[in-house]
Amino acid sequence: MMKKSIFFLLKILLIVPPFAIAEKTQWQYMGSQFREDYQLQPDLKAFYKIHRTPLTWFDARTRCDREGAELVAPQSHEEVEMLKTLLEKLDMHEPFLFLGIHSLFAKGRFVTLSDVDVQNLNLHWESGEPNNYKNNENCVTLNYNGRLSDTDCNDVHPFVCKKVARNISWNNECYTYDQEYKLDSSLSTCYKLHTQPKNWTSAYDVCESEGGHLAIINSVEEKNFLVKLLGEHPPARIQGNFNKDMTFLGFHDLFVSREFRTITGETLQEAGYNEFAGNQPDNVSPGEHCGAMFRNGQLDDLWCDRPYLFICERSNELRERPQDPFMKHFSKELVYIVPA
Ligand SMILES: [Ca+2]
Ligand SMILES: [Ca+2]
Ligand SMILES: [Ca+2]
Repeated sequence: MMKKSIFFLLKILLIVPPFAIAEKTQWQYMGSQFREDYQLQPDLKAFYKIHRTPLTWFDARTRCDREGAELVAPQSHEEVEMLKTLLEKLDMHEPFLFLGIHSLFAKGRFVTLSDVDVQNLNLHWESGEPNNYKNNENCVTLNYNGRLSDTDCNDVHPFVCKKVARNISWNNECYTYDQEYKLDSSLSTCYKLHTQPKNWTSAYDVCESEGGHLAIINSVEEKNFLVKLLGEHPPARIQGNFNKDMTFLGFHDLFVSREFRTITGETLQEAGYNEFAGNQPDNVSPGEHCGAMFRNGQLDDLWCDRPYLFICERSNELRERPQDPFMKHFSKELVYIVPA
């Protein structure tokens, strides 16, 4: 079986001209993967995810952005129809979806998040809309008819995030589109140092949005990898005016003061690494309740509400390789020249 398949692949390699291989490889390669929680719509050449929990327009935009995608602004009748089917699945009375369309820059001028005037898109307003009710409607929703209304940006609605397939390249080692995740093969875990600083709560949310979690150190080996990762990003090469010697991790004492736990509920001893720096934890006023490490890997308690570097962690062991049956036998490069 194996021999036969290899022969088949070699035959295709000889028949198909190289430029055709490149094109097909590229499209299928990109088209097959984005994130486990996104669905590919092949006709629209994009991945979508519906968020059922209603958020404000601002929070919805941020959530999509953190997932590496964009709050959807439909570009065609077909895309509106697809969004309508997602709306139906919500099983809500009179549901609305927030769209990536607003008039926050100039009142009454509705544009997408990439600043395309809505008048240039083939979209339809609900009758009587936009009406700028109470002079407070700067964001746009889609209703079950597939029509648009202007609405209060601080209302909360479900929403859909979109990722155009052609923008994606796959990180083979870490099973994510995100090229910044780096594999520690001995731990079978991937890590990403975020150099855009965030407070601890936002850092937690960013890591979860990326399909991971704030890094938890479970061994000296893991600590060493994180120290090495930080070493590749010296303070002088990171932009911004903040303390670049500290990095948030996934532990805290927010529940009981001085009782440090990981975000998965373990004590630091149970997690496997408990080496605080000298004089730490020192709980400096007005209180340091979030976990961090120095660049040498020693731990510290730190102010939760100030922005610092942070590291996200994604275990490869929890992730399945792509479900293509050829994948079990061949490298990805060969797999993707097989005609569908
Ligand atoms: Ca309105
Ligand atoms: Ca870990
Ligand atoms: Ca401290």
